Amino acid sequence: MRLYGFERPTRATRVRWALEEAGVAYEHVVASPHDPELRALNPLGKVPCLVDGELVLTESAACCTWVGTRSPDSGLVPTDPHERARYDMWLSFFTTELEQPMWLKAKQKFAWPKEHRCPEAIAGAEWDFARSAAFMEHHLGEGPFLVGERFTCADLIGAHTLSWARIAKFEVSDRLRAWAAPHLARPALARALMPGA
Ligand SMILES: N[C@@H](CCC(=O)N[C@@H](CS)C(=O)NCC(=O)O)C(=O)O
Repeated sequence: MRLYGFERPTRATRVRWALEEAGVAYEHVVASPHDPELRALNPLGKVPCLVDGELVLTESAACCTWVGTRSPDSGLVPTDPHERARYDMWLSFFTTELEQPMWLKAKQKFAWPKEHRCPEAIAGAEWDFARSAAFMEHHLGEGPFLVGERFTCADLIGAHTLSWARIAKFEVSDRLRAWAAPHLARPALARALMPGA
């Protein structure tokens, strides 16, 4: 497989982490948003972009799920239908609820061209993040895993999102930090953060 990412950590880190967890061989291509090779695959110039033979995937949650589906022994994607439903719920929650206020703040601070920014939106984003974080905290169980009895891409994306939240200076409760800490200490993430391919 071939994974396009940027030099800096991005949502492509999620996919690289999943590839490392699954023990799949991959090539890591360091691109930039205007890279013609990346744009030919994803005209938005965004990462991650994952190529597996004829299959070209964008969207970090879909890419992680593909990696786990292709390596069923990894356990990264549950096969039990009830567990799979809860896994899908968490992935949608992380990408459409928890992460969006963070992304909104980033767009208002630096990601969007100045003429499209509306800095007043940042206070609303912080309020919205707090609501979603409270939802997550409410639904945490006793154990370390969101779904079933083993580490899945739901834990991976949840922990990655919370570490991004701390970097973006959102308020993350002690309970959520304690939940994320063992996942963020996994050796596969350390390997995924190493520079180069
Ligand atoms: N929903 C997408 C978001 C992808 C995305 O926005 N990636 C950022 C990096 S984290 C990017 O490529 N930004 C470059 C740009 O917007 O030009 C996903 O989860 O993969």
